[in-house]
Amino acid sequence: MHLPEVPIMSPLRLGGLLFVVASLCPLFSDAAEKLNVLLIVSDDLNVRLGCYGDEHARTPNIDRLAARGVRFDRAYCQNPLCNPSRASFLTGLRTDTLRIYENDTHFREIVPDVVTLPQTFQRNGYTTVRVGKLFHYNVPASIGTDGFDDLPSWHRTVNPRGRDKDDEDRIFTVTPEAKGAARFGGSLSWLAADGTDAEQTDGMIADAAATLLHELKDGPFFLGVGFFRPHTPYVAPKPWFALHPLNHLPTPRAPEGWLATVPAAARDHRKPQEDHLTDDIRQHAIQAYYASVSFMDAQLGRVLDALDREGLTSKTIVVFISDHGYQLGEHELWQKRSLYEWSLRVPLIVSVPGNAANGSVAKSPVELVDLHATLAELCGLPAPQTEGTSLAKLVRHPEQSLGLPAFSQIARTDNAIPRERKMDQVVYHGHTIRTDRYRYIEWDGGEKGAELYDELADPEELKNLVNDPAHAATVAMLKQQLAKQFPHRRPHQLPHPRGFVKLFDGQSVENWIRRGGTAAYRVENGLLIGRTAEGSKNTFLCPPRDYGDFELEFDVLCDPELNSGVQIRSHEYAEDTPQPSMPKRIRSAGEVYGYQCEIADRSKGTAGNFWDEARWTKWWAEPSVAGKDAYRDGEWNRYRIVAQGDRIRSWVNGVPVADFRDSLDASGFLGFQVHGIKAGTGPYEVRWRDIRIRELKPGEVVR
Ligand SMILES: [Ca+2]
Repeated sequence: MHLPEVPIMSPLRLGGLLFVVASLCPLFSDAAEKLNVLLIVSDDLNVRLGCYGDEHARTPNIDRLAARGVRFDRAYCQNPLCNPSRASFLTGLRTDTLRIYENDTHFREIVPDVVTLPQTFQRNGYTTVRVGKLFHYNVPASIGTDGFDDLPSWHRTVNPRGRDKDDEDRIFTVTPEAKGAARFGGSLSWLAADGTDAEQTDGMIADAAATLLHELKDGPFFLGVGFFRPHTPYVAPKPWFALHPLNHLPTPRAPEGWLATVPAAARDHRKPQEDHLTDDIRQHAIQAYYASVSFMDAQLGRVLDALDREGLTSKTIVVFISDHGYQLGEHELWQKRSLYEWSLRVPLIVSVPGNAANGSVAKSPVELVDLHATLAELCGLPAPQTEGTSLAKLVRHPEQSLGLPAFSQIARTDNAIPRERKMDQVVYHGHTIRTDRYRYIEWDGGEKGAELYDELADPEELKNLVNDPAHAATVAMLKQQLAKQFPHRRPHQLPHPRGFVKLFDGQSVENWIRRGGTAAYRVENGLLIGRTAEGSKNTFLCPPRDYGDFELEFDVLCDPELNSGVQIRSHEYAEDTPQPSMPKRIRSAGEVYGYQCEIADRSKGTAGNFWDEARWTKWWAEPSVAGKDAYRDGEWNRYRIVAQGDRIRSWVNGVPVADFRDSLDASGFLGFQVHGIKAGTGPYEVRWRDIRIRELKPGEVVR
């Protein structure tokens, strides 16, 4: 056994300490033969399953797998959204490490060299194959494509596309007017389909998996099988709907008055139409969900049958999970993204051939991020450093406890922020800790409220105890554990993945130095605002130190009447000095000079170009053709400036503008300009936000 001792009640989940030293002896087999891995992932599936005690579910195949494996009763995803969750459990890294908070960023953009779970097997002689959705896919839009796959993880991939795609115009949706993802994928939608199971994408996935098991039977293999159901649209052949008569299903509702007991943040991700669902729509949605689950279960059964048929059952570890849970009206919430049990709790079944504990239930809280370390240990493979804990001990001894809580998080994002700035879309985060007894939740580091539930007394999480004096000590303890696990709970506190630091924290510019003039600067609503002063020369607000080679980014919104700019590598005249380009003009002591990246309305065609302020008073570069039009008047504009050696470049709203070389100044201060104005005009304002900088390493290549 090579797991280090974990102190009981140690709250911190630090995989870094649990680096698995290679023990090349599989835990359950003396034979040299390596165990295969069959990882089956269902999409948007909660624990409304027979083996998890749901009396309405018809899931005989998942139940049969549970009977021949260890079922984890308290397994939690780290993020209740497809892409962040899948990126996490398929790497073994947590959301804040991956910085994947939404569905549009690929984890390789942030951690290009990470070794994924399938890659760990690949590196140890396994053939790795995927069929269907393992890494993120937009459903149903990307069905039949590679979606957001990670191709280096697989030797082969198969992307079936069934008649569910062809039948899309027949799907019922509560948002019929919506286009794209909002029509089916993100909205309650369903179809009791004609035709057979085998014609559906998930049916084809089961068939493909059966074929692959035959081809791969000589092993060792790691086969990932990703079903799309029950993700919306809930499409399943008609008999699966008939199996779940409407009047036999639960229709969860939050009790009267409950809404007032929780922070608004707990529910502010919900879709507007979900507040106005009729009882009839609710019933049909829940029926369609159960039908989709039973249909998916049957396809899973066909894969298990194929495993038996090929004689692989005794040589293959089978793991079944979902990427996150799902709400069906509990807390008046649907789908995912909440931090309640229904959204975070997932099925997790680990079936290891010959394990004496098969058929048992593990109660210890565990996390999907544990999967990478677990499968590596079960197969005796060296694993890279992950942030999970191997569950191999619990697989053998399910009655034991890891002594660790489970942590999850979700980001509330602003989709109005453009794609090129996805990483800035997070408005605030929610974080939660689940011990074997309690769930504690904080929104925006507690600024937007908190929740505490006693899961033993109140498993439906309807009694928020966070302000109950009798629970003050519990709250204090869990708060501390949460803060330790997530030291950067507010978006501006989180270190930027590419090493950017916030120059301006949205709170204060206390140590910054005003130079050159008398314009006024203030901080308001997280913005740095400069305001003109009549009679003033150009004024610059300067961070307190010099910068040499760097990458600088900021947003700026400038009144159209005002000219502005940002100085880089700049200096001030120590004494009254003749201006080099025009010696008759005397620049007074304290005036700022040097390269200035221009902020000016579009008609000038100069925004993003560099002006040599108060020195050579010339433009340093000819802006690119596209760059002349990149600035948007009266809107926020995103600037990027890279100064490296003698080369200086700029981008406005992602468009390259200036690129020139000069060696006059290798280093100097930055300055955020409020231009002087003509007498009798103004006042005008310029606003900056999200100012961040990254100093470059020598020789670093910056594209
Ligand atoms: Ca999902």
